Amino acid sequence: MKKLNNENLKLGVQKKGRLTEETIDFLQSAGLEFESYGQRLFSTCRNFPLEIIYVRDDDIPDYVESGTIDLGIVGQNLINETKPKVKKLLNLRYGFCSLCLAVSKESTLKSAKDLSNKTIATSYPNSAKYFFEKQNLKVSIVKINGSVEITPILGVSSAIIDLVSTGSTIALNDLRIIEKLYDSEAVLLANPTSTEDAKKKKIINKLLTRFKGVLSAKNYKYVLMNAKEEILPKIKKTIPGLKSPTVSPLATPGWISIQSVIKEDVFWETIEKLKKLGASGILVLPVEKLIK
Ligand code: PRT
Ligand code: ZN
Repeated sequence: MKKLNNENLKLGVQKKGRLTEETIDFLQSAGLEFESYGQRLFSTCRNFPLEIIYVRDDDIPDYVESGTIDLGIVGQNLINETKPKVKKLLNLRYGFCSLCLAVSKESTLKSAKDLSNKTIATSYPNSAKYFFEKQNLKVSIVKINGSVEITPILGVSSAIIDLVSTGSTIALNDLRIIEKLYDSEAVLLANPTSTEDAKKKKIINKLLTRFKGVLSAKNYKYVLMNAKEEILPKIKKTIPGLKSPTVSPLATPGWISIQSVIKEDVFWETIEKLKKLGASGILVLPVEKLIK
């Protein structure tokens, strides 16, 4: 049997579930090379001193806290719920969902306040308890491990608290969201002792540089365009790029080609402004990695 290399850093990821595919994609886009198929328990990276360990997501915070593994990737919701003694290093911008309070569609209940002395079913009892306590509301919380959405129909609960991403489960079960407890996404966790250890710290920082490179790239688009030289000052003002754009002359006299990056959140408005200024042949490309 293949053995773990204990000299390497250990990263725990979900073995089989909603976060698995995107986590593997994320690690691979950070340039980590490893085999991820099949029923393997762990993978050794070929080009980085890292072992990837596949486990149930619920076990990851405990393993990271105890130092069994150095790093882990889980949903922020698990951290909010179990409050392990771990260090959060990074939000990973996938696995988005929200923990929501929902009631049946026909119900007259409108907000958390209407739930006084009622029963709430959830797989997140601590998050639920904290939410109601903060508002001085007395409710009865029942912990359910799966299919929480069925409990109002069964008459077990007046409301549920569950994770929602697309909202289709809520709609399918004739439920209606009345409040949001918090938003969640996948996060990178570390054992606090591992981040203090000189040797491990160095590798963790290398990994962080790679991860941040992938994350920043997601926020930018690379653009190439042609324009008359005289409008260059206006274009420079319009593109809030990283630094000044790269400019090269075109064969047609008085015309130039401009290359730059544009932030995703202002992408469309910037493109529209550029078109108005007279830029043409605008070519947009994804950025694979961006190291600042
Ligand atoms: O077997 P293991 O214990 O590892 O997995 P699991 O079954 O406990 O977890 P899994 O795979 O369901 O979820 C892993 C993580 O994905 C969660 O901890 C969240 O951080 C994240 N995530 C993102 C979600 C959702 N979106 C989500 N929609 N986790 C669960 N759901 C469920 C939700 O509970 C509800 O049943 O999906 C349903 C609602 O989805 P929509 O799209 O219909 O709204
Ligand atoms: Zn789980």
